[in-house]
Amino acid sequence: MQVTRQQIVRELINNSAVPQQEYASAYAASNIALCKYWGKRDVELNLPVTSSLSISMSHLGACSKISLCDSAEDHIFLNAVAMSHNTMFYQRLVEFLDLFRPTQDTKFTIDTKTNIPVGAGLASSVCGFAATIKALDALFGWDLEPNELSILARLGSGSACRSIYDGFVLWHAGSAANGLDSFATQLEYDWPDLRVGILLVDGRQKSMTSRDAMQSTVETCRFYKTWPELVTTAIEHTLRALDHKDFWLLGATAEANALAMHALMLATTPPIIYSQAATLDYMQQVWRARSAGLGVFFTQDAGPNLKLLFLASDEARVRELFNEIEVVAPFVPVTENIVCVYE
Ligand code: 2P0
Repeated sequence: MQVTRQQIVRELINNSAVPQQEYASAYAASNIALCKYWGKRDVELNLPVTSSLSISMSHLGACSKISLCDSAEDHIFLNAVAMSHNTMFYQRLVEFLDLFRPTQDTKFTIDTKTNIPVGAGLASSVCGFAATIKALDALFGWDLEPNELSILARLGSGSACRSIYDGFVLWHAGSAANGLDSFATQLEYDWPDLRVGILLVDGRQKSMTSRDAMQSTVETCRFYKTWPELVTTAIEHTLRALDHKDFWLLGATAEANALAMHALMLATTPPIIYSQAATLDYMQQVWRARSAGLGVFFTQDAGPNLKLLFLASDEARVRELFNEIEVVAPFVPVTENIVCVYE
């Protein structure tokens, strides 16, 4: 029988009806998968077919400040703008909050701030769910373990479970029907010289959500059965690359994994193509630069934008080739997180 999200929440939380403080806030970084999550074995619980491996984006993320409100409905703000009820952001967050209300009449005010460039293909909702579950944990004093927070964030959005941690993160697929063994953990590697560059092709909202695209791939792509083995091998290679600080293995594995995911989408009925002409131009530019000896690779998610992987020593050359790139140093500590400043 299908396990529901509400059952999982009851399993993990003895829901205290009394907030321990007037409000709580928490930050979560966005994340980019080097080995992708593409396909669910359980749609209700966002349980993946395979494990996936990501890197968190340090200072690019979301902060969520949460309090109870004496109102008939939730009040949700994104960067100080009240979200209208018909936005997907509002609806998905309210649906998520429904799982955690001590009583049905309990309503929340959530003030989410994000510094993620709009439409950069770094879904702010993903780190929004991770920040919100951390803030709820603080508000109600649940004192949950990180793996429990990861499970609960997953109920909002699959890849949100990886945004509970910094650095390299592995989301273990798990096999239990209730998903209590499907959570992310932080990997004990750091790589201070690693850089991720965001290359914006098109910031407009995509026509098909990754949720729908993923489901359509699982249901209609005749090559989908090859995916689990592909990702398993990609994760093994990435872990080896991390062990040996082998940047070329890391980059080549990530790029091939992203291209394989898009190849599956191409073979879906009807076909799904997120790339635009400029995406392909950028890919060719990356390949030309690499043939000329530059260590630069790309990965691509469910959108036309690319994320480049390179090392700090090549940053100047990468910036020369891609003027408009936004560079993130995932392991350089952030001294002041301006996202979390509330008046
Ligand atoms: C990933 N993506 O691993 C993959 C690669 C996009 C491409 O996880 O339906 O928003 O909420 O579980 O997490 C985006 O999908 O999907 C995603 P749901 P989610 O980052």
